[in-house]
Amino acid sequence: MLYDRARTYVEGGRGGDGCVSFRREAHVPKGGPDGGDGGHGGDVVLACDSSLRDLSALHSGAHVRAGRGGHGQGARRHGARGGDREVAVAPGTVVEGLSGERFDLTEPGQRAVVARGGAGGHGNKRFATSTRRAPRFAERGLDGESGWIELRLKLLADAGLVGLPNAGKSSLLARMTRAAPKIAEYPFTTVEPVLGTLEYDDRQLVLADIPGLIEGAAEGAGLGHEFLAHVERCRALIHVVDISSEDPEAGYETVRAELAEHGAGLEALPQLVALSKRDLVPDADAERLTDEWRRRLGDDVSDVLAVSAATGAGIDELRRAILAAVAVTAPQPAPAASDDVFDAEHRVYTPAGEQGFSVERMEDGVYRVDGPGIELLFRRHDLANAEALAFIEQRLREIGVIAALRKAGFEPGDEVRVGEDAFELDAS
Ligand SMILES: Nc1nc2c(ncn2[C@@H]2O[C@H](COP(=O)(O)OP(=O)(O)OP(=O)(O)O)[C@@H](O)[C@H]2O)c(=O)[nH]1
Ligand SMILES: [Mg+2]
Repeated sequence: MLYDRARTYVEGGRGGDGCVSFRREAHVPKGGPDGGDGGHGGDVVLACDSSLRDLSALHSGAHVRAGRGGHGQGARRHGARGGDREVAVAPGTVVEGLSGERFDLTEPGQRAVVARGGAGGHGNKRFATSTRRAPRFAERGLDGESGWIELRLKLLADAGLVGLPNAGKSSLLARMTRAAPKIAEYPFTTVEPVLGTLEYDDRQLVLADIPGLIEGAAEGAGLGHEFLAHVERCRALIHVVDISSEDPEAGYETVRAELAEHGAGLEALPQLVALSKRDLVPDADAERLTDEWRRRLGDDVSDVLAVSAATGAGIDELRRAILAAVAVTAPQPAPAASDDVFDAEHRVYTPAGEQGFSVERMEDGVYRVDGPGIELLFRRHDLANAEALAFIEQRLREIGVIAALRKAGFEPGDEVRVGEDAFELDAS
């Protein structure tokens, strides 16, 4: 069974809390603040691992959590950074991140941070000023990012075999590679993609055999649609048409229509037509039909070849034609590229105005302050700690929030709401 989808809950580690501590020395009665910072929480990282074939390791709605940052300690000791949690995924894994960004892991060793750990809180040492020499508060660590991510595997094959059920796709794969797919005289024998490596003159490429397509496949009929995603990354398609079947042309058109219907540009890929089972028609017919198809399809296809998986006729030519079709196509545009770009460029940040805030009068004596920076300030501090509250008040004044509140009609003692918190503000 090929597991090509997974849904996983990822959670970055929580940042460690900052520490409240004062220096103790034998001959110094009242030492200064020396509480260290909390460590940053660890990240959840996906790592592309060539030893994996699919997403089975993640199958059962797994929860993946990175390590928490250590708390700060006295004597300016900072908490340790939380351990990252690495999740190995198969090459070809495509992930939709927590904020809708897309990661494409194709090269072994590529990494993508899917849930960042939270920042550690500052220790009380950081809050010491000339007027506040002994701060008795420190920041709390922040939660890491968390949520469900969707993973999808799109096989990394160079060329894909497509066609109606029973056309002889798997037989060709078995003939041209060492793969041993199931082959039988009934349709829908292949129920999941099978890969094989084609070798020729020191060159290698990966061929994918997918379940047969029928009319309506793109809308979910048969098995094909599910698996069309696996040929999206191919550089060429081999369209297998059973030449001994009743109406090969109609079958060909059905499959072309389904490829176009899938909507990922499959119909625009270079295409080779393999007229299969040529041993079932007289030689003269096979040659005549090949010429006819060539003329009819013209430049729409790279070539038309009559082949037989049973006798081996035309197989060598087909191998060479596949290598040529894949080689003439420029390599696919570099997928979301290597190593470092992931977290930096694919991230969607909250739009400008991080520092911005807005003040709103809810009702008599109740005001609401909104703004990511302000909310962060509250999340980082313990409102039950009078000193922390005083610090918040000071920050609100510096940022201009108190002035804005007053402008909106605020009077000392009124209620102020920020995020989930509500408190009485005495500032004047
Ligand atoms: N005589 C002859 N029979 C063939 C040839 N290729 C395939 N067959 C037969 O055709 C039937 C279908 O072959 P498969 O390779 O399973 O076809 P498929 O396209 O993979 O079929 P699905 O997986 O169902 O989509 C089997 O009975 C094969 O033995 C050939 O070149 N000559
Ligand atoms: Mg098959």
